[in-house]
Amino acid sequence: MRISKSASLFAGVLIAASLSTSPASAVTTVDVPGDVLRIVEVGTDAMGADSYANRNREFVKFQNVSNAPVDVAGVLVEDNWAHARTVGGDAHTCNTYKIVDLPSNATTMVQPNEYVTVFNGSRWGGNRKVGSEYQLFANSDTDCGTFGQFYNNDADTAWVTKANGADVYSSKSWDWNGGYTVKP
Ligand SMILES: [Ca+2]
Ligand SMILES: [Ca+2]
Repeated sequence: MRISKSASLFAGVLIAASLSTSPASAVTTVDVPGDVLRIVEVGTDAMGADSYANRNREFVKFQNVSNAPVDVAGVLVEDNWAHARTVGGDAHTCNTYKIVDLPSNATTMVQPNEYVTVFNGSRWGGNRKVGSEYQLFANSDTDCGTFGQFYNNDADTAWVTKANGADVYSSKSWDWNGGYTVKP
């Protein structure tokens, strides 16, 4: 499911309607970032038994598919549980990661076509940039989900949003069991 896409289409319908029949004030509702940061892959299930040691098999990878740099400061990467809490004004420290900086980058700007991958585990040496991909490590707490793994294997949604949770860049849902990653 592509929330941002459908919301953008809805906004377009509203704009079109207002141009033909309504005052401009009718266009007030949808303020989504649009198709800018797009999820391209989600790691949902570590191969074999899920453990604290293989948390990095859970990840969310997204790409700047726009033609301009995007500031990702404050961008949230969450599962469906954490996303609902954030939107409801009751954010939790589990199952959520907020981007605060980027490795090998003096700013928080992601250039067109570059990727950001948020892994749930940790890495000796911390965050790094490999080629056109920023690799960030959330170091999910063992108390979150199952040993720090929190994307449901069978059915869940990964979200990439602005800091308020409500402005959605991209989401990816799945409702199956039998693979280790999902792609749109
Ligand atoms: Ca999982
Ligand atoms: Ca597993």
